[in-house]
Amino acid sequence: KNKDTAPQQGKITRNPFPNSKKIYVSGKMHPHIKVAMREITLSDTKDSMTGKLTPNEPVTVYDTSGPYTDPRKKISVHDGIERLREQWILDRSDVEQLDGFSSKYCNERLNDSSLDHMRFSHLKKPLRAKAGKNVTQLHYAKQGIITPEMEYIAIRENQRIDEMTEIVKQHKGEDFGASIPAKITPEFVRSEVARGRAVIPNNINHPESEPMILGRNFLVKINANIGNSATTSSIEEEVEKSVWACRWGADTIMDLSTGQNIHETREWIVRNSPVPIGTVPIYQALEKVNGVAEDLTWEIFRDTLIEQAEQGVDYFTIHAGVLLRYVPMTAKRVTGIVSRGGSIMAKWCLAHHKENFLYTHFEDICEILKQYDVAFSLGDGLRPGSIADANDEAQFAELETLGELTKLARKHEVQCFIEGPGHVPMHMIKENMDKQLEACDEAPFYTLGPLTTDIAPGYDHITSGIGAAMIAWYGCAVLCYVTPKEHLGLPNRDDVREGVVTYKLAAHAADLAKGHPGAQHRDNALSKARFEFRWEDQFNLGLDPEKAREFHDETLPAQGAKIAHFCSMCGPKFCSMKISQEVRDFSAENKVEGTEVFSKGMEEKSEEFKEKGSEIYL
Ligand code: IRN
Ligand code: FE2
Repeated sequence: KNKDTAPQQGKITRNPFPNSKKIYVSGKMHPHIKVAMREITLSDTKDSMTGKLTPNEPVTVYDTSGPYTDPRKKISVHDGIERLREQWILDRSDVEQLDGFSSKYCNERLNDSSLDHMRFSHLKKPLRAKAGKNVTQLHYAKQGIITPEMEYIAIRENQRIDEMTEIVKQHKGEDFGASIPAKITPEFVRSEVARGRAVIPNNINHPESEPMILGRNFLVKINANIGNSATTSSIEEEVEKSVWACRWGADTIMDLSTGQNIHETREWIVRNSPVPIGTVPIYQALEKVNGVAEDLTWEIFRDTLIEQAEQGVDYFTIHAGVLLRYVPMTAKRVTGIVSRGGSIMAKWCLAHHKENFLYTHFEDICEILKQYDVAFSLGDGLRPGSIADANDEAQFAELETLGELTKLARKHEVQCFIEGPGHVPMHMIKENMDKQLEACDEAPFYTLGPLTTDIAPGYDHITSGIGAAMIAWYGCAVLCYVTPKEHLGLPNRDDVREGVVTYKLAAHAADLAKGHPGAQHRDNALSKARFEFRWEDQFNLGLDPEKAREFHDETLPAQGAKIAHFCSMCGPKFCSMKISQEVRDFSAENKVEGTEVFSKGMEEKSEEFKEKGSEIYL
């Protein structure tokens, strides 16, 4: 069994991917920035007739795994990872360091010595915008400023495509009105952010994060949700969950932890996360009122927002579109309100017979978020939870309100994206994308799947992966993953990996369909390796090299099989790729062209098979 990525108990997974090395590309406008990528080294192509070897260029891929896959980096989870963006933030001179934490709850916990063992070793004092300053990337973009974050993103999105000498056979793609340039420039990043069509989730208190962008003119991104264990045993164990998800390709992580030690768990995750972290603050606010939704108040919520903003959370799901008058629209639904945050707010609205305080205090929330550059992820509290409820009145009424709130967020120059469904059959998916673009003036869309059928519990990463690929093609910017355990239980390590890889392939399928310039080279390289029976290269270029190798070795474990010109699927005699190569060689030898090649070639091959039917090419 391959041990490349096998989980180690109580340890952070740090093994690099096979035949891969971490490379760092420097900025031009901001020479100090070093954009991390993964370079996969390939073996040579051997000419089937002459035996001549031709080298294959290494393939560079987008890398979300952070410093963990770079063996040269020393990491201690108790210190947190490198604070990559700290100096960039300070250099803008718009922030001040606070003397301590502003949140009442936070200070109470800090003074509780029984929690000392859970505390992070270096609790850094938080940063906040100086009075009257707005520190959002949107604000800078509107001033015409290209921040280091923006240049980092431009380099990262291109994946060195412009430096590749190999001519890439690339399909044009159909992008449904998006307009992805042939090369992503820092200025393009700035303009998309300024337009509100893209978001850079990057809290000034999360300098550990590697800049990335959400928007439909960029690579489609995926989010993985993680939660805390019922019994938190160690910092390593909690941190490993996010490290594990990023390793397989999660572009962002949402920490949906609940229970006693949310604050400390989140601290560990944020300090050790190279990707943006999102939360649903109403979950923690609810913990503070012992789970009684009616007892929630704006003051408790506000304190929670500040607590999390000072910790470094990069985006908040805020269910401000669940209006009192929309709640009755869900009464006749098959599955009612399935959003956790949505149901909490619906309950509060009904209990008090008052408008949602997230809605009435929306501009107060904007005032907080702009001081830290926390982005809004406007929650879809009324998303459909079944095929029967898809695209109904409640869902689209809420979407209109989210559009209204998008305008308010933009007025405050707070970055904003929009959450979407849920459960939607294939023929009703496009309407979701079209309506969202219209209602929310092209703010990025972030959907949960959608699941395209309800009949496959145990396989909902697939029912939703189908919907995710479709909506991403239509223009959805971020896909929230669904694991095989959806609707059934808490995902374990394997489920997280399965969910992340499934969403990564859905996102990539959409990048290809949209004609993103950085997408197809990896497919081409993998296909070439496959055709040439470079097995190791085929595994290593894949999203999950370890699984590919395991599957191959299940039937042909011998080392020699890694150079064999067949696999156990078709066996030695019926491999189409092998025959195809032989047909090419035959036509080269016999100088025949066109359809003749195939008839002649196949005839000869058929004779050859009959003669040496039992030959094995090991
Ligand atoms: C994404 C799109 N729509 C919902 N989501 C995610 O669902 C959201 O970002 C969060 O991670 C998760 C739970 O949200 P609810 O159930 O509180 O709405
Ligand atoms: Fe569901």
